[in-house]
Amino acid sequence: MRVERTVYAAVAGVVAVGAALAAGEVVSLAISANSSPYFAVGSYLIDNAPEAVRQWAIRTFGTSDKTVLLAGMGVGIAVIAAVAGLLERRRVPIGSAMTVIFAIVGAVAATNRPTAETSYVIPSIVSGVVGVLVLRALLGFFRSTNKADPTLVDGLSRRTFISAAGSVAVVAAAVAFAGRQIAAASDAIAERRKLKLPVPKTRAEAIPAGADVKIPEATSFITKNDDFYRIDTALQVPKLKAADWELRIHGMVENELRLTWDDLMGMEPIERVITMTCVSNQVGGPLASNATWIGYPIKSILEKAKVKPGADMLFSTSVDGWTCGTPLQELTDGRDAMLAVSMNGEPLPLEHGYPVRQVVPGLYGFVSGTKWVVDWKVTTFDKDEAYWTKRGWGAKAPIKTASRIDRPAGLSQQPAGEIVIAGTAWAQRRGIAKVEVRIDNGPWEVATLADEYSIDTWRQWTYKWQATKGQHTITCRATDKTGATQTEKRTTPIPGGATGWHNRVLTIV
Ligand SMILES: Nc1nc2c(c(=O)[nH]1)N[C@H]1C(S)=C(S)[C@@H](COP(=O)(O)O)O[C@H]1N2
Ligand SMILES: [Mo]
Repeated sequence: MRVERTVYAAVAGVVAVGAALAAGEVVSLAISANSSPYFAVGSYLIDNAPEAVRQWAIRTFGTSDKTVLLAGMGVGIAVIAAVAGLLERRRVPIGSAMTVIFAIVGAVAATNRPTAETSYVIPSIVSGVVGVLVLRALLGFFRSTNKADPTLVDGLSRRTFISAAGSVAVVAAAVAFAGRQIAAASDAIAERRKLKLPVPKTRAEAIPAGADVKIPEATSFITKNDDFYRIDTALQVPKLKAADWELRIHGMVENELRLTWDDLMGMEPIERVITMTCVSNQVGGPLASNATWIGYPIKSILEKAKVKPGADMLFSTSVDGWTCGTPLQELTDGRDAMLAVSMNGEPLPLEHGYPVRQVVPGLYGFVSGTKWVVDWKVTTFDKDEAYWTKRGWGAKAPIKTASRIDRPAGLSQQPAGEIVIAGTAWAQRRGIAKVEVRIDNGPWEVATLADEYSIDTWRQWTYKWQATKGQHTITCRATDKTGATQTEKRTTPIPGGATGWHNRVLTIV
C-alpha cells in the first residue's frame, strides 16, 4: 500500500497525542483523579469560563454541558495533534515541541487545581514523554523513502501501517479504559451498594396524596434520584469512600473536630423532605428538585465545635476543592440544615455528593449545598470568599419565589375545550400562599393549589381553562406566605437568582 505521507503523518500525530493522553490518565489514577492533564485542563476551562459562556452552555446543553466540553476538547486536541504530526514530518522537532507544550499546559492546569500537590505534575510529564516517543517512533517509518516519488512512504505495507498505528491506539485505549474500570470498580461504587443507612427515630412526615397532582407532564412531588437536577463544577465525579470520609472542622471554634463516617453514625439522624433549587435556573427552568433526605443537623455539629463569637460564615470545601459560604445564622435558626447521607431511601448517588453533602432549606445550592464535603472552616464573610462569589455571584442568596407552567408544552397545539394547566411553585422557608394564572391580557385567575407538604417544599398547582381557538399566552405568578407576589420584572440569574413571570404560548385549534 502506498500511503500519502501527509495522511500518515497526521494520523501519527493523533495517535501519539492519544497515547500521551491515555498515559496521563493511567498515571493520574495512582496520584489523584484531579491530576489528570485532560481533566485538569477541562476544569481550568470550567473555572475560568466567562459568565456568558457558562450561562449559554447550561442553556444549550443543560446537564450534558460537561460531556460537550470534554468532546469538544477531544476534537480540538485531535486537530492540533494532526498538525503536530504534519509539522514534525517537515521539520523535526516542531511536532514534538507541540506535544511538549501540551504536556506543559496539562501540568500547569493540574498543579493549579485547588487540591494540587507537587506530584500532580507527574501524569503530565509521563504524558509528554510518551507523546514524543510515540510520535518519533511512528514517523521513523519515513526512513524508507520512495526514491521515485518522495511524497510516498515506501515499503510500508498496509499491514505495517495498520498494526503500528492501530496497535498503539488500541493499547492506549485499552489501558485508559482498564484504568478507568479499576478506578470505578474501586471502592466508592462498590461500597455504596452495600452501605448501611441510618434509621431516623422519627421519619419524615408522610406525603399526603393531595400533594401530588398526578397529571401526565406535571412535575411529580418527589423527584426520582435519576431525574434530580445536577449542577456542579466537577468534570469527574469524585469517588470518595464513606470509610475514608472525614470532615475537618476548624477556624473560629473552641473545639477543632474531625468527624468520621462512624462518628456520624453515632449521632441522631433526621429525615426531611426538602426542595433544592439552583440560582442559575432561568424563569420556567428545570433546576429545582425535591427529595426525602436523611442527615444530621448541622446545628448540633456546630454546637459540638463551639463557634466563637464574631463568626458569621461556614466556609465548606468539597473533596475536589470547590468552596461554598453559608451564613451561620441560616444554619442555626432552627431550619432543617443537614449533613445528608441519604436521598430518597438510597445512599447519596455519587453525582449528588456521596458519601456526605449539605442540604439547607431556603438557600440556593451554590451557597449551601456542598457535595462531597470534607472541610468546614468557621469564619467571616469579610475574610473568606467562596467559589461563585469570586466569580460575581452573590455571597448570601435566599431562594426567590418562583412559579412554573409544566403543562401543556410551550408552542404546542391543543384542541379547543377544557385544558388542565399544571405547574409548580416554590418559596422555601416562606411557603406558597397563592398561584394565579392569566390568559393573554385577561384578569388574573386563582389556580387550585395541591396540598402543602411544608414551607420547605414546592407546591403543585392546576388551573382548568376553557380554551378557545387561536393563539394564546398563558402566564403564572405566585404569592408567598408573607404576601409578596413575584415581580414581573425579568432579571438574569446572576447574582442572586432570576425574577419574572413564566409564560407559554399555545395554539388552540
Ligand atoms: N462540591 C460541589 N458541591 C456543589 C456544587 C459544586 O459545583 N461542587 N454546586 C452547588 C450548586 S450550584 C447546586 S445548585 C447544588 C446542586 O446539587 P445537585 O447537583 O445534587 O442537584 O450543589 C451545590 N454543591
Ligand atoms: Mo446552583
